[in-house]
Formats: sequence, C-alpha cells, structure tokens
Amino acid sequence: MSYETAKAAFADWGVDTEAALDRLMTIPISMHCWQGDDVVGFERQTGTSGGGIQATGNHPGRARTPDELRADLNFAYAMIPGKHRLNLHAMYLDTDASPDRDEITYTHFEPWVDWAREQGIGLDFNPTFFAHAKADDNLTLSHPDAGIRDFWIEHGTRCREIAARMGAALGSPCINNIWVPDGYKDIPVDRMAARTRLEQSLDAMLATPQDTSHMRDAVESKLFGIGVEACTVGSHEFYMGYAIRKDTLLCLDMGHFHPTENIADKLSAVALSLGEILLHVSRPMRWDSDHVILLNDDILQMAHELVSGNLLGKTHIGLDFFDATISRTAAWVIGTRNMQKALLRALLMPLGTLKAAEDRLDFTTRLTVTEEFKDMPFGAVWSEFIARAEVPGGKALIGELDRYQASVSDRG
Ligand code: RNT
Ligand code: ZN
Repeated sequence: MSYETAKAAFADWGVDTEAALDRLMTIPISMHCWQGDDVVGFERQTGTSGGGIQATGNHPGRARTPDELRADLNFAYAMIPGKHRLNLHAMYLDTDASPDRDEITYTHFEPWVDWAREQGIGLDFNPTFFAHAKADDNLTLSHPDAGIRDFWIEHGTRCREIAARMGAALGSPCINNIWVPDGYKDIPVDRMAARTRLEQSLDAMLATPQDTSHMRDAVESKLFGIGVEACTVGSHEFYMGYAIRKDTLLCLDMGHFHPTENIADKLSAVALSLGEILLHVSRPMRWDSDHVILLNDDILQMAHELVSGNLLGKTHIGLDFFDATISRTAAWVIGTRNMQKALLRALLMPLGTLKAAEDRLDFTTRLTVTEEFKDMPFGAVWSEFIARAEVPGGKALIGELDRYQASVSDRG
C-alpha cells in the first residue's frame, strides 16, 4: 500500500500520520554500548560480567577495542532513523592507562565524548558495580566491610562527575544510572542492615550536588538475579522510595519484575510521584535473560502508555539487552527499530476516540476500535519513515546487515 493511501486511511479516523512521523523523528533512544561486546568492557581484565548478568553465545564479530565498538555503532546508527544516544558503562573507558574503578576520571572517556560530538549524539553513563574482584561476593555498596563500601562509593562519585562533564561537553544532560548487583543467594537474617548500608552508601555517593542540566541520577531496582535468588538489596520498593525521597530518576528494567507483572502498567503509577523516569527496555524469557526486544505486546503496551499518558517528555528510553548468538550490530538495529515501530504504532492510535469511549464506559467500542486497528497499514507509514530518513528496510536492510557482519566476522 502506498503512503498516501495509508495516510488517508488514518485520516479517516482523525489520525494525522504527518504529525506522528514528525514526533517519532524527535524521540531519542539511548542505545546501550554493551550489546556490542557481550558486556566485557575495555579494562584489560578477564572474566565474565558477574553480578548475575550473562551474555551467552559466541557469534563472530565481538568488538574488542573502543575503535571497533565505535565502528559498529556508526554502522548501527546509520541503519536507524533519527538521532539517538549512546549509553556507556564505566568499564568501557578508552585509555592506555589501567586505572582501577576508584581511579577513573573524565580523561579516560574523552575519546567517547569527541566521537559523540562528531556524531551529534548525546551520552548516558553507568557506574560499573560488577565484573570486579571487589564485587565477587555480589555485595558492593551494601557490603558489611566499610572499606569495600568506600571503594564503590568512590567509584560512583567519580562516575557522577564524569557524567556531568560529558553532559556539559555535549550540551545534553547525561543520565547516570546506578545499578548494583547486591543480594544474597540464601535467606539473609538481617535484610534491614543490608538495606540501611545501601541507603547510606547511596547518600554518600549522591552527596555532592551536580548540575541537573548536565547530569541526572537514576536508580535501578531488580527482583532477583542468578546467585542472588533469596534477596536483592536494591529491590523495587527500596528504590521507588529512595527515588521519591531523593528526587532521582527511577529506572524500570522490563526484566526486573515477576514475569506476570506488566511493566507498562507501572509507568503511570510511578510517574505521579516522580519527576522523571528511565526505562531499560528489555525482553526477559523465563528470567532476566535480556533477549533482543521484539515488536511484541509488552513493547507495544509500553509505547502506548508513554504516548497515552503523555509521558514521553519525562521518560528517557534506554535499551538493555545482549545476545551473543546473533550479529551484535543486527541486534542493536533490530531492537532499536522495534522500539521506534512500537512508538509509531502508539502515535497512530485514535486516542481521542478510545479515551472518549472509555470515559463513557463504552468498552465495546474500545475493544472494537483497538481490534480493528490491528489491520491498519502501520507498515506503510513505517516505510515512509525510513524512506524519509534514507535508511534501508526489508531485503535491502538484510543485505546491509549481512554485509557488515561479514566484514567483522574475522575478528578473533
Ligand atoms: C542488570 C541491569 C543492568 C545491566 C547493565 C549492564 O540486571 O539490568 O542495567 O544490564 O547495567
Ligand atoms: Zn537494566
């Protein structure tokens, strides 16, 4: 179907496809660096990511250096319409030096800032509280040993400074997301002590005020992880209360709740008590498996809530998945485009009609319209979107993804 025919079909429902296309082009998605190298980083240390997160697979082409990762990112961004962001973890520093986590400075990340400036993209940041000898017990900011807590407080404090410098340098606030793996494999007897320590460490880390036009802190909760099945210190309730009291962002990761929970439902609930929200859009399969996101109901509902609840202005959309069994660049491109496709569908819904039906308790009309809309020509509007952005789709996209993957397959 041509775009003009689709445009008329949506206009018949009072939906303006041009407005939807314009809006979608302005929504930045923060692409996570760690899909490119299986969450390994560039710290000259070996070992797995730890902390209960695990990339599986050994598809050829893993980025081994910052230059390789940037080349892969440049390719991926070229396949995605619009201007987006890069979400960096502290373990991805770019330097010949080998500072420990409590020694890192902005200098170690300057090549990333230079690259981001050239690309015209913003940066987001994360302290790395895993994949380190001092995190081997899955306890960091809540560790009973004050020396270990201080080490991680210093790391987190430095990361906040680095994030602020990044945001200032690029003229776009850097979202600094704090996730710690802290928890217990078996049933702890003193949860209160662990949570009190986590709270005090976070307070110490956040004590230095940073300019919110340069950086903003987010805190990310989790239900459980492999190796910390009995108790996660930074649970949802812990961080929701903390974020409200301390005026930080709350990060909702779609893999960090019970599998029957609807994460999209949480957006409007927490938004009423929070200034801003960070999303880690992910796809858990049976556990927090971080599969590449599909254009499935979970993502469609998330996009619907963002649009329907008018939450795009206060929500930062970040991605969090890592699959090492497929082309890593294809994973980025497919996942990021799926998030955009979901947003486009949400922007093309006749929300006025639907909300009016709901308000007069006409649930029959609500159901009829949502189901009839499943046959609307969303694909033709998406094709127009990528054509205007001069980005390939369909077989041409597959050809580009294959060509790039072949060019990196001989990496050791
Ligand atoms: C882990 C959290 C966290 C990490 C990244 C690498 O369960 O989701 O966000 O995936 O920081
Ligand atoms: Zn996450």
